[in-house]
Amino acid sequence: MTMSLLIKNTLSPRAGKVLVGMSSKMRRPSGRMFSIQDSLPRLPVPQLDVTLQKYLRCITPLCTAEEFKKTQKIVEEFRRDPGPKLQQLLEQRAQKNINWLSDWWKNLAYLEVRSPVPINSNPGVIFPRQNYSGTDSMITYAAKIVSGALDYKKMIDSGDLPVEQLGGKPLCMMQYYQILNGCRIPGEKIDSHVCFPPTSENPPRHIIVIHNNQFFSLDVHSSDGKLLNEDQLRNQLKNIVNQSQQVAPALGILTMWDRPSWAKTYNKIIQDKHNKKLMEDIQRSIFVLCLDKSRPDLSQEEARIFAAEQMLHGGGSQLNSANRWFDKTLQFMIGSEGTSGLNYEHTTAEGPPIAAMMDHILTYCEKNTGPSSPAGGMSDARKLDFTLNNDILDDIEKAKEATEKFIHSVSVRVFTYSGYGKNFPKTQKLSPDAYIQTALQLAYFRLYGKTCATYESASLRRFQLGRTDTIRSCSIDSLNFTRAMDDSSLTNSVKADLFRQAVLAHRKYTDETINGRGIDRHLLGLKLSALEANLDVPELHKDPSYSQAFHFKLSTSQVATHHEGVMVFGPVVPDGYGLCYNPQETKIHFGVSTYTSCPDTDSNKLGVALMKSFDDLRDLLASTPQAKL
Ligand code: COA
Ligand code: HC5
Repeated sequence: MTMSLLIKNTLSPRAGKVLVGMSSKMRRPSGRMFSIQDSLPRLPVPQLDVTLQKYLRCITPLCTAEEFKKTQKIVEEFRRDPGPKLQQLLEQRAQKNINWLSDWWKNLAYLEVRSPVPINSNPGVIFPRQNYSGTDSMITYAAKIVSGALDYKKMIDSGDLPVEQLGGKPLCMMQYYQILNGCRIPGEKIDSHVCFPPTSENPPRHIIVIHNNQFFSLDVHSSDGKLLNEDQLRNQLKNIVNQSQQVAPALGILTMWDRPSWAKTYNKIIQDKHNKKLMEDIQRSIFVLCLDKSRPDLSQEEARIFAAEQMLHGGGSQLNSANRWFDKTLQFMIGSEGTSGLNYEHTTAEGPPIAAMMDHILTYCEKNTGPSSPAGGMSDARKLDFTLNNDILDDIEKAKEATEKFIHSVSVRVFTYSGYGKNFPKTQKLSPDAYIQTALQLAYFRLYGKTCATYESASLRRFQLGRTDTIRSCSIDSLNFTRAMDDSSLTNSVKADLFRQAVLAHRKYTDETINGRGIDRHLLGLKLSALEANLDVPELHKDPSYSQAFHFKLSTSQVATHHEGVMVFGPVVPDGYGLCYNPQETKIHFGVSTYTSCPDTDSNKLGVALMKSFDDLRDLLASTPQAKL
């Protein structure tokens, strides 16, 4: 296949810039990874009537009868005007662009958002705990992880990754191409993102290593162009650790700050030409490796929470929050007490490509027993000696203060349910994902006596440049079931039937969504079409039912891995939960987060309630083997 243009989709006037190296063109390698890319379908615009009808169904369990009546009227009005006009504008956009949604989404969901990126946007992934302790072992394991990541990079660079599939259909592989060599850059109004792909002129050859808040640039290639082997990497990392025994000013904490504040300080930093070059070193690097402080004195349970915090936000400026560059698309963290994991900046990719990379790295670490043949001469790591004047140091202190508050506002818990995994729902001929989501609805209902708008990420990667849409897990069917489950006047057989019905409804909604017939992005597209045409925001989008429907107290996502990874991300509303789950064949791992400022949420309680739901559902289904619909 010849090299062809990539990324180019549309240039919306409001778009935050996605800069690609020094040129506006990005090429992709030949190889099987992109073999079907151009034949993938384009994201369709759903039919207006269908979306509006579905919208009314979705808000039914969320609003009162009176609110529903009002909304029904607003929807009818919208169906006549301005709905059709906006639909037409959206269809025109879809004609002109490979993907009508992806640029809008990149800006709206990421680059325009002004709150700090960690917790709010960047997810953390906790790798399985290793049985080692001490700095030397940390360095040895870090060298393995780096080596595994570079091994994966080879496949990305050559375009040799197999095309990922979902439900037997091929997926767009563009995201894989943007998880390395990339970085977000703060802007006062809107951020930008840079990516230096392997096909660009002079592609990146180095990683950034951070230890004790000090930054080093490490070329991971030898003079003959080969990748450094594990021994060489270990020696280099050892040298870096030896050179950075003192804790440096907390420069990295700035990437935890709100974006406008960080952007102001960033502009001050890069006024110095040398600093600007160093910033570019970070932005251009393949990825960041953080060699972290650890706490050896923790119980097993405390260590799990520590690890979750380490990956999500670094645990505060005294621990590892300044030993980070949260703008970097990918950073690995390794601690001295067996903890490791990663954090990634979300602008260019969803969880599955990151999860696939994690699996590759961990398999590599397990299999790889010794170093490959030594590469040629290598250059020593270079310390990035930023010049930080008093003004910048003051900003760092302010960012520290804000960060401490921010970090303490979040509670995160990690769970592993060992009763069963995907295997049990499968024996019941039920979709495991839909089963888990319905169990979560039950857990929430049991805690609150009501339901809430629930978001589950659905992949749109069946389409070119596809990102996500929403599976609305709270449905009329899920509420029918959750209300019935603890009703002692109903038989188990009735409850099991209602459960199955809810699971089927969820799976049907999933199928519609991943095939481009979701309602959330469509409704968003209609609103943005109005704004771009200088029309008023439609009444439909100003209606309290709409706000209610988009106030996702449960923000959830499934990211599956073969290895025992647990993922965590923050809630999207102050009174909500973030919940990421990893269903394996015989276990379900999940991470839950809440804001401590909200007296009504409790990450531990929700986790425990979810595990009880899993137990109770198994018992329910086991007691009603004849259950039929
Ligand atoms: N009976 C028996 N088995 C069934 C079944 C049934 N009724 N329904 C599904 N299964 C099987 C599937 O064949 C599949 O088998 P596998 O384990 O061999 O692959 C397995 O159960 C899982 O299917 P299911 O649980 O239905 O979910 P899914 O894998 O189709 O995933 C989503 C559902 C929503 C998670 C997926 O469509 C998606 O969008 N994933 C991406 C989400 C994402 O991007 N998250 C990160 C955002 S940053
Ligand atoms: C490694 C786990 C990453 C999961 C991240 C994720 O699910 O992000 C969602 C992206 C999207 O577009 O649905 C957003 N969410 C965290 C708010 C669910």
